[in-house]
Amino acid sequence: MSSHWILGPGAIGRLLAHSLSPFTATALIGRRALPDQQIFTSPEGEQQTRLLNVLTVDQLVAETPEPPGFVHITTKAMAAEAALASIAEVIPPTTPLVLWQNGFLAQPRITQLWPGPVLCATTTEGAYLTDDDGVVHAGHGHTYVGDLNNQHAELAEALAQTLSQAGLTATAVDDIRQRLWQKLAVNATINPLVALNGVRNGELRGEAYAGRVVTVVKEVAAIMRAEGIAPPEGEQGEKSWLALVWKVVENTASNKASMLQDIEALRPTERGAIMAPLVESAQRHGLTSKELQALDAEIAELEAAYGH
Ligand code: KPL
Repeated sequence: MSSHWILGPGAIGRLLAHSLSPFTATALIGRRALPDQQIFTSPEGEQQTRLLNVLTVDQLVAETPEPPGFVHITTKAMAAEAALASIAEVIPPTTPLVLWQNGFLAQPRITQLWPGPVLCATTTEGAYLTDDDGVVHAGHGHTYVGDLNNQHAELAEALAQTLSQAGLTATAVDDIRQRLWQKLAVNATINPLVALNGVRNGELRGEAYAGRVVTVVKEVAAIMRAEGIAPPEGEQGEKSWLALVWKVVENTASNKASMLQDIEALRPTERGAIMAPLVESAQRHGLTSKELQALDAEIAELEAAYGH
């Protein structure tokens, strides 16, 4: 089986490393050193300590390793291109990449710049880090993989099979762009609102926020229509998008959304990958994105106040 490099030892990166390493050669690569004894907690609460092949980028580059079968990029959206650049000199330009980012920024850019196949993955697997040496697989989900130009169906199928065998149920699809935009629609509605107000997702149902959710969904629904993206269930249109957003709010009511976690940890958010593609699309299609732009500007202001 081909080897897998995982670039970005965040929650999804470490979940992948733990899941794939019993089946295939795996390297977990980050900018800073992490313990190679890593603790994995399963959704059922079982803990296992595994010895993972954990490397820094500098170690990897110095080692002139065998070319990998796949390189998974599991960094935040804004860091994906730099992460790829950091290892590009030690992998053949034909190496298949798998992009796991939120939003729609890294995917089109890297698809355009990388000569080899570029698969995109979108997942509902739930995972979070406990420390430098631990990841909790909080809940089983589903992963969809495909490429933006539908040129690598066989590769996507092979990857989906490997992931499924490793316990991360996956399906190869020919509509990954649709799926990434559907997720973008939900993320752009929930993430900035909870991040700005410091609330868990479920609180958006309250009177204080529900009106603003509806206003954002109006803009998002018009953009989705212009982009030719239908919601996963139901018809094109505001009602279906709103129903989808409320369903995700319900299912993730106790979640602290990723953008809120970033704001609390004084990290850069993924607003550039989540809000910017929508605002840019609205401009291209002559649609309003007043509310989206206002939310984006408010998040930008919070980030600017970090003081670093
Ligand atoms: O994907 C999410 C995130 O936190 O980024 C949502 C859907 C908002 C759930 O928390």
